[in-house]
Amino acid sequence: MRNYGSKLPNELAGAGSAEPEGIRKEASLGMRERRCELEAVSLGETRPRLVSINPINLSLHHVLGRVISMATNPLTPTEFTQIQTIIKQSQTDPTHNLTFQYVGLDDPDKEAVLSWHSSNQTTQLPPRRAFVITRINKQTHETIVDLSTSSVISSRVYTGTGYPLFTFEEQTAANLLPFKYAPFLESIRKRKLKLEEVVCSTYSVGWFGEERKKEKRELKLLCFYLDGTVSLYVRPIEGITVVVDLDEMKITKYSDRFIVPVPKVDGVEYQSSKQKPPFGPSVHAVTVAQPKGPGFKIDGHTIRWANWNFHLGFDVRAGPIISLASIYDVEKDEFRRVLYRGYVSEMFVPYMDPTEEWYYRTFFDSGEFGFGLSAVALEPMTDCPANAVFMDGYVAGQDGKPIQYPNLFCVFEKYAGDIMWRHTELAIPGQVIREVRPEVTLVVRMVSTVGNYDYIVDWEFKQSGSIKVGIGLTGVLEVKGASYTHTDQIKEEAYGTLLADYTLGIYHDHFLTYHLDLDVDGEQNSFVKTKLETKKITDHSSLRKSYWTVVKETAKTESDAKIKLGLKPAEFVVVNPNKKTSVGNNVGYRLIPGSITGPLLSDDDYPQIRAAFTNYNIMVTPYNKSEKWVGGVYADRSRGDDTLAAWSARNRNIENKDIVLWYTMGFHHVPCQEDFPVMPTLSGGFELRPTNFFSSNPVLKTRIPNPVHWPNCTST
Ligand SMILES: [Cu+2]
Repeated sequence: MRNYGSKLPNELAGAGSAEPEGIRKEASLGMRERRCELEAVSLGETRPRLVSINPINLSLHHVLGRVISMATNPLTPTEFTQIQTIIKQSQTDPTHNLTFQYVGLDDPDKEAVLSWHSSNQTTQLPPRRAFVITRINKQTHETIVDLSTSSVISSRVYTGTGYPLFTFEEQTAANLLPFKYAPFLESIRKRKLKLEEVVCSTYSVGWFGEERKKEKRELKLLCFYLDGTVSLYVRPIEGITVVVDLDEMKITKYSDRFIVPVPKVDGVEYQSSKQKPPFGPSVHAVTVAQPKGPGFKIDGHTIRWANWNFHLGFDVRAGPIISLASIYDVEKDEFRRVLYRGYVSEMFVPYMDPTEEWYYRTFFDSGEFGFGLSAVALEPMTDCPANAVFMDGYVAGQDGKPIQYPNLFCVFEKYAGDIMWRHTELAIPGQVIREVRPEVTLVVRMVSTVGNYDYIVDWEFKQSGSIKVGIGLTGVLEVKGASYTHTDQIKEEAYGTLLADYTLGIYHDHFLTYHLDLDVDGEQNSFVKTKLETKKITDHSSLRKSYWTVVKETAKTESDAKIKLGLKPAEFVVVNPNKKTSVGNNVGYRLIPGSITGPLLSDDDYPQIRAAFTNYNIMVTPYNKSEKWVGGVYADRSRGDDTLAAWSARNRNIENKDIVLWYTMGFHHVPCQEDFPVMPTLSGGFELRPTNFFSSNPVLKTRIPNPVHWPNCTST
């Protein structure tokens, strides 16, 4: 392969150029060249309109002409409006300002959902209710609303610790306050910055041992300097701290401690239209073509594809919620239950700079900012491939009115040239047997942009029975302005990597905790640790001195299932102890972890007390409807008293019970120069894989899809 050196050869720098000789030779090895007249579409302003297969935009509620009402469906726009009316009518003093902080489905009882589902939806639908958190007169109110009777089922003032999610509206209002605040205007003047080029952003303040009576619902603001770029997060105006009391909506504390240069504007641009040569190499246009259209069906929120059947919900806090996933077993001629519900329960992102302006940055992206609330519209052809179908979603605004999220999800069949299974048999004289099955999977995707970071959330269903859950980290780093222009100048702890002049990328973590309520062939499951242990051979019965074998251990209580990965080799299987295969193995699904990252903060550090749910990579609890958010229902300013760590301290019995698996995946992020000014996607994930669930390879009889006949193609 040609070594490109530091500069790209001209022929690689332009779109649609001929391949260099060396590349063509390699690419041509052992394959027939196919020349097609399929027109490559240039990616420009009108990109989504020019494709041969038009992206399909489907409203969540009117897909394929059918409307299926399901117990776990997210709230509809009509229901949001209904809830708004009910809550307003129930307000005792209408003069008080009322804000909707969280409006979501109040989970119907699992038993009722399952019986409704198993009766083929002929029995009565479980009651449809909403759980609503409002703020009225500086108090947090919890209300459960019944939608069928338009009534309030319960209502109470929450007096515990912590506060609900921030709304977009209150964050926007807070961001505007500094522009009318004289000390801030003076700080900007002192720095010789143009006020019209300053923008501010909101940051949760965490909890650092403050007394309850002194605590307020607050946000901190950080401001940035555009002045010639849209890449604001890499141009912080350091030294200033602004504290906003959200109930009063005013600045209550302000400090301006020092001045360092705003990181330079050169090299921070990421918009394609603003880039100047030299450009990177271009690749030939590529797409996925499905001449017969998507091979899946969406009925309401139920998605059916290949051997899978599942429900796709949406919550303002969690984002996508996969529920009632079952897989068709060809041998048994039935759908078998796998996953009752799966979603991101919390994302914890602590930064490692303990100085005055940075120490508090220990974010709970789901519980404070809303992973679903922060979802952004997916762009056809770039966020999702040509064959993707798009779905909209809805959230309640601060006033309770529904807000549409267009292109919230995309669903598509993914063919990335991978192999599902294969074998070439060369051992039979005179014969070559080759069997290959290409891997086609189904992906559900959402992107959440929480301030500077973009998280790509994928749920991928494989015909082999696996559910692969992916997370991609991209977007803009949260950087700190500093006086350094070279690492040689850094003589003290800088808490990060120098990425460019005056620009430090601060060390931090991303921890995601997934709620995985596996119901493997039913609710009654157990968690089995299949430990791999070395055995010594000392009796000279073999020329070998050792081997490894498996020792299975069923977790009886929650403490038996608290696992820090990476210490000992093991497999982690959720089995149904009441169901065996014909050869006697318990049917199961195992977790194949993708990350063995654990927290590095000390246990007594306040952020870690709040995020003690990250202390173990795996935990198992008995199903409990109220145990939904691992960081607590009220994550903002939480104190760790309502976390997974606290719930599991009860050490409940988990053997042969309806259990929930919690998996915490993490990334320690030491920023590097390649992450600047926008970060190439860093991917992680895990897999839930059938383990003695099927009697044999479930995709043995899967047929190869018919070849796609490309128009005007010739083979040579
Ligand atoms: Cu990061």
